[in-house]
Amino acid sequence: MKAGIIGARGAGKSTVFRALTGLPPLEAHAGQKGRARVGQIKVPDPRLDFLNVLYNSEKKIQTEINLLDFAPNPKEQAAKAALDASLVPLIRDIDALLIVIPRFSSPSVEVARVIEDVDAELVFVDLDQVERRLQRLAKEGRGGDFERATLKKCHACFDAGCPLRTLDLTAQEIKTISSFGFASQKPALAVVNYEAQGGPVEFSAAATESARVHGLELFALDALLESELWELDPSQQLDMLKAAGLELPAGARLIRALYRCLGLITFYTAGPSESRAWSLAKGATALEAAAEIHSDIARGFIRAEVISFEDLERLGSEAKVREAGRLRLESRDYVIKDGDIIHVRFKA
Ligand SMILES: Nc1nc2c(ncn2[C@@H]2O[C@H](COP(=O)(O)OP(=O)(O)O)[C@@H](O)[C@H]2O)c(=O)[nH]1
Ligand SMILES: [Mg+2]
Repeated sequence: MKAGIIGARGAGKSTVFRALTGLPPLEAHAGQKGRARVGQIKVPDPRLDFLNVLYNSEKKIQTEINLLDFAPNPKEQAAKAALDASLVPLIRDIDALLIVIPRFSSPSVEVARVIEDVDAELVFVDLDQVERRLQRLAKEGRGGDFERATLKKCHACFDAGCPLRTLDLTAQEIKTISSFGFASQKPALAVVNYEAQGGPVEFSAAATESARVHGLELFALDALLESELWELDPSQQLDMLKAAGLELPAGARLIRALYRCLGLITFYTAGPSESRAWSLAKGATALEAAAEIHSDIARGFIRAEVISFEDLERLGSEAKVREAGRLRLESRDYVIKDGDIIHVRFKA
């Protein structure tokens, strides 16, 4: 999964990146290529740790989030825009956006206004793309009726000033427009970059309402504090976090929020060679989970042996789960649940 950080110059995007990955930002860039710095956040997962110990696995493979920070565009040096528009082509293929809102410089920064400004920019570039595509379809004349109808629906949404992430689309409509990579369609978190020293962050009713209307989740982060944590040893890190009233470091909290916002669950495969966590869309089937592991496994799918994590933890071993009759054989249409441990039987 790839998530990209966007927002105004000086909003603290690179500081957020550092808080989440421990990596310094790119200072300058030469052209669009190489503009992004990519950092990995490994998803900490106590359930995976448990499996790794229980199965005595040689390898433990966590899921990963690739986080992208973009170097500033020198041409936009003076720009006070809510968003650097030259970034938009670079975010077409990413899965989620982190919109950084600078609340550190002044607690009176209106979160609602920043959300509206950034979304206005995203809607603007998407609208331009929709209009150009509609013009081309009109020139071509016949055909493309469904695509045209879908784009008109998007157009109406933009006319009302709404980002696509708030529009109800059918699965077929989503598929039809998927290749455009519309920026305002991407699931997004509003990362409010605040100063924890000033006490816990409080959002105004306007901020909460604006986030809801725009289909965003608010995510509070003291980016500067958490970027400095990387320089401390682990016990000091915990002390600092506690002092700031935080239970988990930024990366772990972000992952939860992102999984929620993208509608993802985690399932597992476990054995002596490796224990591994996989992310999957909520509602996906055993066959789709198999495809995630390997296309050959999906092709030869026979049955999935499924154990729930709770059963394994409670009963203590796979053998005991079997004895208790809690190991299930499921068909390809079984809907995978969060925490399922699966073993797919397949024809090679
Ligand atoms: N006090 C404070 N300063 C911050 C915070 N986040 C960023 N800054 C400062 O704001 C400036 C711009 O941050 P940067 O991350 O480079 O912004 P970017 O242009 O969005 O990448 C830098 O001087 C940061 O040190 C924060 O949470 N608290
Ligand atoms: Mg930066």
